[in-house]
Amino acid sequence: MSTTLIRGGRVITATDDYLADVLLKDGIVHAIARDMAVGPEVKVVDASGLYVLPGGVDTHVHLENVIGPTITCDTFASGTKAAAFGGTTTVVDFALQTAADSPLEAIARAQRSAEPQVCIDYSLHCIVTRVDAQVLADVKHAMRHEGVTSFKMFMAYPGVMMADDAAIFQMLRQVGADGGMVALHAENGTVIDLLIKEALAAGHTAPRYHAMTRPALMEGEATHRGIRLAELAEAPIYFVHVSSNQALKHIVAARDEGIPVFAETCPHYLLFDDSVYSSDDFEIAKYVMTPPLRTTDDQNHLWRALRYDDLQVIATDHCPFCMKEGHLGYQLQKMRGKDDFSLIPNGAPGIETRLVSLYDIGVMQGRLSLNRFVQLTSTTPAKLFGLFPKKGTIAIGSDADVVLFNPNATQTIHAEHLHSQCDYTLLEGRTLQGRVEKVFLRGELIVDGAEWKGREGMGQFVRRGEVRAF
Ligand code: DUC
Ligand code: ZN
Ligand code: ZN
Ligand code: ZN
Repeated sequence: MSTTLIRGGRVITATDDYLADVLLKDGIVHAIARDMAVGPEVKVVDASGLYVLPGGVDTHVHLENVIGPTITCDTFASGTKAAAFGGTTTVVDFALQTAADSPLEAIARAQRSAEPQVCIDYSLHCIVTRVDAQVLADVKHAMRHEGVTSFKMFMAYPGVMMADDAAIFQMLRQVGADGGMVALHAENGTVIDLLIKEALAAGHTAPRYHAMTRPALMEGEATHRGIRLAELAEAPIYFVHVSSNQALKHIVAARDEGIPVFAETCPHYLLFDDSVYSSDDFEIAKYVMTPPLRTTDDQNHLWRALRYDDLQVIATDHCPFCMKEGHLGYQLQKMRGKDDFSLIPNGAPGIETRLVSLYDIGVMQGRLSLNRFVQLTSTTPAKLFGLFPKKGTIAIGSDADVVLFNPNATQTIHAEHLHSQCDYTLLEGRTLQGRVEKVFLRGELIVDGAEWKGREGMGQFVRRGEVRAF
């Protein structure tokens, strides 16, 4: 295993900011010091003028996820490679419990697909769609013996993924007592389904009706309900993809009451707003994600919550589906909903652009400090999902997952230059400040400018511990 000295960079963690040399040896951060002397066997990388960041931790991605009749268009290989180019060295994907199998089977199945393909380290949240005694036993086993300590449940998509309140409560109670985390997709699924049926009956079939039928008020309602279930269960809870102030206000109130509520938002809610839903054009299917984009007022509330720790994580919810029919052999993805918005698979790409887009609109525009940027994109997701201190920081003994980030370079984003298999990016043509120059995974250089140095299968499954919610 090679030994590398990163010389003279500015080390930024969630709490620190200093100039130092960082020695990567045996896969971990071995030493941090000023003007370190090393022998000729050590490869020295000049990082002067660059930020030395802990590798990004993206705890919400969908790679090769079967969603209804289709599958997200990034494989574990293409998605993790794209993540690496964007400065992310650990992802947490999903293992979906289907009607036919159990959580343990779902986890084993996802691992079998991922293992030969992953280019960075990874873990899995298990999506639990149905709860009975056997499922609860499996969940206990997954936590104790498989290193899977978080479980996602849906309050939306009745008949497909939705779990009822009692099932969510049972999971919260058990998982919370065992030191894990339940992550919730909070939307009132049955009301939204009614609104969708009514819209279609009125002939409203264009993609923008996706947004009209998923009101922020129903995100808020479900968020409030989820909080009360967690309070009764005396368990921590995590809300994925918070998009609106309707949801945030319940989160803020609960945190003020001392209830252990945690939440993420996603770059797209900060970068774009609901003004995109202004025509009946099918191109708008690109912005069909759930929850949909909200108002600029919601954005302002999200930024404030990010600053004051009412939101703790920015994850991508990278859930890519191609726009073009037949792209890469993916027959009919977004196009499934050409004549019926409710058939458009929900999701958008973003795995490669998370750090740079947030650096540009967050740090450069004075909304986030550098330390907070690292905390939101690496340290806190690692802590909340049992990956810290192996992941999420630069400290002696932590994995040598390191990003050299150039704060002064700019880049213009084009889908064809990204590494996702998705045929579009929401950031097409946008020029952003900041660029990932080099990425190390456990001490190995995997990204060197535009060059790929990593290998499929080199990523490792990370067995996660208890959440550190407090
Ligand atoms: N929720 C997600 O987290 N991702 C994709 C679609 C959805 O509803
Ligand atoms: Zn969701
Ligand atoms: Zn407001
Ligand atoms: Zn998602």
